[in-house]
Amino acid sequence: MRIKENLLGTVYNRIRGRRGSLRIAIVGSQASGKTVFLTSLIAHLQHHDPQALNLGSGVEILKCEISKSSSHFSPFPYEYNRSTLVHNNAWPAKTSDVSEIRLKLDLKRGKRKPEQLCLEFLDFPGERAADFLMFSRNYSEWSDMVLGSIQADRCYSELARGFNSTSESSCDEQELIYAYKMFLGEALSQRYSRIITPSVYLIDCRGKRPDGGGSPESWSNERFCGLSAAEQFVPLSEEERLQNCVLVKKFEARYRKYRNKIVAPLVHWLEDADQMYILLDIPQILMGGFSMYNDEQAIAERVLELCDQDRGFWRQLVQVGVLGWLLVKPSRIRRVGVVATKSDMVATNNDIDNLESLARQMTYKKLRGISVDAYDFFTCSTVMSTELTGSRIPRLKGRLVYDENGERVAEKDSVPVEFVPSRVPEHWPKDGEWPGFSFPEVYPKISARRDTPPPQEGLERVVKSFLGL
Ligand SMILES: Nc1nc2c(ncn2[C@@H]2O[C@H](COP(=O)(O)OP(=O)(O)OP(=O)(O)O)[C@@H](O)[C@H]2O)c(=O)[nH]1
Ligand SMILES: [Mg+2]
Repeated sequence: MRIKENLLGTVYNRIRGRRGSLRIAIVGSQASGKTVFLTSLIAHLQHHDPQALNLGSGVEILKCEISKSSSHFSPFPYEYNRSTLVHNNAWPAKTSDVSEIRLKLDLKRGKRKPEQLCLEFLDFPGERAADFLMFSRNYSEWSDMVLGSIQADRCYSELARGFNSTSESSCDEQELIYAYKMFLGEALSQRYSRIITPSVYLIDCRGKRPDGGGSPESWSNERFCGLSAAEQFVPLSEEERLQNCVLVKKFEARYRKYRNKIVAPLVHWLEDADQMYILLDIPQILMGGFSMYNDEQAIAERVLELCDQDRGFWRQLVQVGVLGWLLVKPSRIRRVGVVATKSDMVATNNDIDNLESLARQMTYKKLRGISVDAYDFFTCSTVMSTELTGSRIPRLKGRLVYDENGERVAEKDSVPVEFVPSRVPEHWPKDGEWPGFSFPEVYPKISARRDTPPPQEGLERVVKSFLGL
């Protein structure tokens, strides 16, 4: 049913045509900066000041209105996010639901008559990115990929010991589900949440997250790895699948239902985009170490797989026939950008260049292999929240979220202090121990004037890229 709805939507979009309309997918894992990026971008488009967002000589956004979206996703809470930044001087809350926004722009380029443009964006909880591998893969393929990622990582193999030994010795459904959830809980407690799929374990269909004070045991009792308590599934190896045919059939059916409900609507929207920008929080990955690097790299690759249209296409062809094929075929993601976000967390221009270079090293192999017209790399800070001080030792000044003991400081009590962030290496660490990095989190710095967009750095290059300026 869902596939039919999506197909009808796709066909309708194609018939309607998207002349003057651009769908831009902003993707990234949790806390990569998607919501802040969109909020700052919309504020800049709504109150365009060429001094604050220079789109080139003679280019100006004369008008930008939020228009009603036709999709079944809820509207992106722009006003709420913006007022959280402006009035509370705090970052927007973590995203718990998929939302969409449509903007109507009057764009003036030099002396030409202003042109009308419609832009569509989507925001989603970054945790869902770990499920992208389900799209266009069946239960067995998903199982092999999840188990492969666990085996390939020293830290995850250690955390998954209990699950591995349970699946070798037992074919009891409840025991297997409990053991897999214990692994997910261990990964969560060590802050390795990017490996967690099905992602409803982390953020359920109602947007609820695991209790922060809980433990892997308590989460295993409360959280589900499936749509409900009765619809959970776990990955099984090929050998285990051969031995547990009855269980595999159950897991397959639950997996398909999960994929259709949680993954397909989001991925269909993204696949149908004209351009895609992948946000990478490089400072966070540097602080996270090998496992976080592996997960982020795998997520970026899966996102880029969405640009290879043909995957879902053949299945669609069977469903819609040749006429449908003619209607469904034309669109594809033509331009991809990889954006290293939060560049205000590093102190020198050389560090900013290295952010871009690390984003490039993570993704260029996959990018070279996909069929897009153009790809590019960017760095940006969409809400500049630090300032540079000190000359001999580059230092930043900002309002820290955590004090030197790691205790959270309330926003109202945080005063600007100077600190020295780590330098960004030219290459990702490869051998031996992953070095320690420190890029302290800061509160946002933003004017209380509603018509003043947040100070930004590097956003104009991204905007120029998607507007083709
Ligand atoms: N210094 C700085 N921090 C930023 C910037 N953008 C985002 N952040 C930080 O990153 C955090 C996450 O940003 P979000 O935009 O909420 O990330 P997201 O990708 O929407 O995350 P999910 O909703 O979990 O998927 C924020 O709460 C800030 O702490 C920036 O431009 N500069
Ligand atoms: Mg968000």
